[in-house]
Amino acid sequence: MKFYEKLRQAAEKNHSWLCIGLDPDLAKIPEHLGTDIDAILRFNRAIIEATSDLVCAYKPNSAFYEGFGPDGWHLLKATIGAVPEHIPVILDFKRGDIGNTASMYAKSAFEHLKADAVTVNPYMGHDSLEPFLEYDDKGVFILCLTSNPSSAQIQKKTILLEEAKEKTDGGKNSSSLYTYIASLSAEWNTNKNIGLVVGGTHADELRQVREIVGDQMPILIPGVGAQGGDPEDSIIAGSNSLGGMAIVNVARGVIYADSGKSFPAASRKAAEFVRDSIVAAIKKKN
Ligand code: OMP
Repeated sequence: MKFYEKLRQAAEKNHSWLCIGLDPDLAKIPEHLGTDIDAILRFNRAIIEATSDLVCAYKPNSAFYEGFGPDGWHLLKATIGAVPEHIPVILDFKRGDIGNTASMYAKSAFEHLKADAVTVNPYMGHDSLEPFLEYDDKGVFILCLTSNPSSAQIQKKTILLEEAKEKTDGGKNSSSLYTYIASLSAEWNTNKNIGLVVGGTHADELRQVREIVGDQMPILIPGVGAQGGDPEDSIIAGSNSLGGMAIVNVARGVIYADSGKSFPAASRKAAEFVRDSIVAAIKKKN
């Protein structure tokens, strides 16, 4: 099944556009689970079991696994394997490199780790993304406007459009870098497997990006909760005309809801709260 369809079906089944970020930190997980790397797998499994009927996707960020060395890689694979088959896994690794190197990253993510989608960095241009895009049943989320405070330093800069005047920003000959990336991504989307990443800390820009890419393309929205973005504003700005295809990611705000033995129930409650506020915002928008 193609990624867009898998995502749409999971969202429909669970009435949810919430994605839980599986970014485990040994220093923050409940003590009773232990202090070794296996404690992380117990933690991830408990979070997944408690929330898998409330999400449209999970997003493990590879940094939180790579930090453990080779064992972390096994942990990442086991975590992806613990997600029920019908729920897409977006592997967040923000890769981007020359073609033959990118091919190996794509092989690692899609064939070895069995992720359904990845995050990638567009800085090196189309040929650095092609090896990912060629897996036409997999999703490829391109960084467009990130949630971090310094994102504007580069991504909001105005660029001159020499050859693409009429394509971007209503025929103007300059554009913000992030709107240019959104326009290019729409052009590159011949396999219908591209998504964009736009931080929930930029609601106005999120609305602008949705206008550029139209209804079909999913937008992954991190930066909600711990980083200050609001899930309701994000969904209103980022969803399509049917109120869908905007994936609100929350990691710390859900997975560390409690540090005691009842942490799975607490995470479930936190996930339910975000899921319900997203549903309410979609109703308000429509
Ligand atoms: P919390 O702030 O704990 O919800 O985690 C946010 C997650 O989303 C982390 O894994 C970040 O690396 C990731 N992220 C951002 O926070 N901002 C972005 O602009 C892009 C991402 C991402 O690609 O997911």
